[in-house]
Amino acid sequence: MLDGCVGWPEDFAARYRERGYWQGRTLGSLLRERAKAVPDHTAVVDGARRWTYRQLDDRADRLASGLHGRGITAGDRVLMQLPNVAEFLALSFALFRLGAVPVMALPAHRETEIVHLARLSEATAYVIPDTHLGFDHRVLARTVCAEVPSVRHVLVVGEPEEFTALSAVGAKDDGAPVTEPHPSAVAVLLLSGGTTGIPKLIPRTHDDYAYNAIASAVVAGLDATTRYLVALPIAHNFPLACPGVLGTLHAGGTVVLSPTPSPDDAFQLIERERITVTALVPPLALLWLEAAEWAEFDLGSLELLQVGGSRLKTGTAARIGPMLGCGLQQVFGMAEGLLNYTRLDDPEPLVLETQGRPLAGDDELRIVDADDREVTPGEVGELLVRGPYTLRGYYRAEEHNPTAFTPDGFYRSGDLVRQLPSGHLVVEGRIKDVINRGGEKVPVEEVENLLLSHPAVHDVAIVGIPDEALGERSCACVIAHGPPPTRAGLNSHLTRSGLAAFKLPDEVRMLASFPRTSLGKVNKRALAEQIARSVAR
Ligand code: J2J
Repeated sequence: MLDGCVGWPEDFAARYRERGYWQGRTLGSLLRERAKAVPDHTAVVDGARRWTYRQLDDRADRLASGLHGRGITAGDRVLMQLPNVAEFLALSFALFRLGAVPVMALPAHRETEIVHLARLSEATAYVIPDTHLGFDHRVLARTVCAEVPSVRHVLVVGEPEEFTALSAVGAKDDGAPVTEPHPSAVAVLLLSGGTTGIPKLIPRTHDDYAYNAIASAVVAGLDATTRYLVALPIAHNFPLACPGVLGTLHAGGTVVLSPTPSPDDAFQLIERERITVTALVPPLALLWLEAAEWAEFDLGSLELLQVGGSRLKTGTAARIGPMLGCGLQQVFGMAEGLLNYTRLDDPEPLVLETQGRPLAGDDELRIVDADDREVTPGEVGELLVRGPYTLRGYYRAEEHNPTAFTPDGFYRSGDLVRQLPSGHLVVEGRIKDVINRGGEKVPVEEVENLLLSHPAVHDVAIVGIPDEALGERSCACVIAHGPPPTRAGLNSHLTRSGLAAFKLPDEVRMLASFPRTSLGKVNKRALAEQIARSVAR
């Protein structure tokens, strides 16, 4: 395995192979098989561009050998920060075939996140759009090159300026032959939304991620007639592989890329491309429901809407079928691995009120109390998990891993759940210090540390407060040093520090002191309750 990764113990690996979870296939081979079977079927639609399976397959091959010709080799990390464009697919498959490892950054990330990811992964290349939603990624690339010496190539989709156009890579015969990686090798490094502290990287192998996508395609009922709309950012685990893009391509269906998840873009594409399935986070599902009331687009082709990323309210869930005319699948997933889905034939109360049950028969779940003892069945506790597609350690995180995993390899999700006799889980809360803004995860410690560097901040604690649309929003509680800073002042400090906009506090409160635990740590639960009470008043 890639240096800095923790593999599964041999007896587990043997069991997962024997039971057919790991089939010894690479992600690159999934596309190859389909390109042989249905070469002329449309694989991807991006605006006016339509690529058949053969064209996508060829592009991936040419890119792989072009990248290899430029010195990018197996095991190299390539930091990808692309929006929903067809090049994302060609490049991902090129890297999968080359055995180079894409690091899946989101378009919303800025200097703080990108420099951290480039350093942590020692990326040799950084791939960007020229501009996206008004932001010039080439400017950011200059900073990354100056700060992270490992980055030797910047590849640009669009106008490259002093960098290299992605379209020039593999355009002529400048390539080098490529050998496919071993299926047990790391295929991709995903970003964790779920952990305490600075964002971590999650290694996923070809074997485990292929299972993740293929088995998800089965529970979402995908086949060659599927037309999947990528509405969420494509680099996120949910639209990428649950079953998302990889599951759709494996099934021989068509992937349609939406530039944004807004109803303006998405509804038009649903009508034009006869979309059958897509995935959203709860605030977007709510927005689509509202938009569907007045929109004049024909959404009749839509068969299934998957919703996950944060807790979906039962009331919202109940409106999806009647308003959008499609089925609902709740998904409680994590880039770390474990996926729970409500099944297409589950009785309605389970679909509306639970977040689904585990994907694999060999997903081992433990629900434990604060002392790691299993709770009585049906009681709420922290969810721990181990299984054929759940990581055994974060990438290059030797210090953090012993607290994130039990000694026998269970991942501590930080989620509070209860399990019904049917196996379905209900997500009741969490114990990790993360704010879930309707599916967008804010790593609290990272933002607190940046705020502490503001001269007017003596101390700070960020908590979540209930929010109608987002489920919760972030509130920075500040003990000021001298004249109190304003929210605008703090947010411009964070933006100047290069923090992604979705992590900026939604609210700022000035306090004289924080409630503390007997050990002197900030008592976040008491603080959150105090703020929520003052909001309610
Ligand atoms: C409550 N909390 C949820 C849900 C995730 C599919 C769907 C989502 C993600 C994802 C994903 C939740 N109800 N239905 O990767 O493939 C919270 C939990 C979890 C964390 C993981 C997928 N679905 N969550 O959201 O890695 O706290 O993955 O541990 O971004 O989101 O975040 P992330």
